[in-house]
Amino acid sequence: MGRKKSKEELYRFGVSMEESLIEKFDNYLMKRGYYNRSEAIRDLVRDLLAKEKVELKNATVYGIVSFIYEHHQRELEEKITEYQHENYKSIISTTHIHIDHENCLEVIIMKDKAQKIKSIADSIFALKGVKSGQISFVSLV
Ligand code: NI
Repeated sequence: MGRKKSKEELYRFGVSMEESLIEKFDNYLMKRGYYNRSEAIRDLVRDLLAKEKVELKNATVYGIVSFIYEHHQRELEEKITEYQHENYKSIISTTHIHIDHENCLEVIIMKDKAQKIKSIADSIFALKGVKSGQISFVSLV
């Protein structure tokens, strides 16, 4: 019978991943200066939990929502603008960048409850032609 480990001691667990994903992950680690995967996974989990904490709190936070979308997708720009007008009270600023002939990047800065920001962002991310979306929260809480 092993002695009971304290909560700060390190536990090992196995993670299964596709080789292609591991290669990408290792490249990411090299660029970021990580010495090993465990250290990187610990940081990712900490970030994830911190983000979750901000999302669960009922405080007002700043949210930076960014996404790339296809410029030629029918009615997409109209829909994105419509969502923003519907939620004008939560939106502080919008920046639009024409990446090239086909792609646009839009960055929306919002101030509201994290859940509200997330639901506005998710509605936009779900639109056809929106390729990748990210939210980051900034908060003093
Ligand atoms: Ni554009």
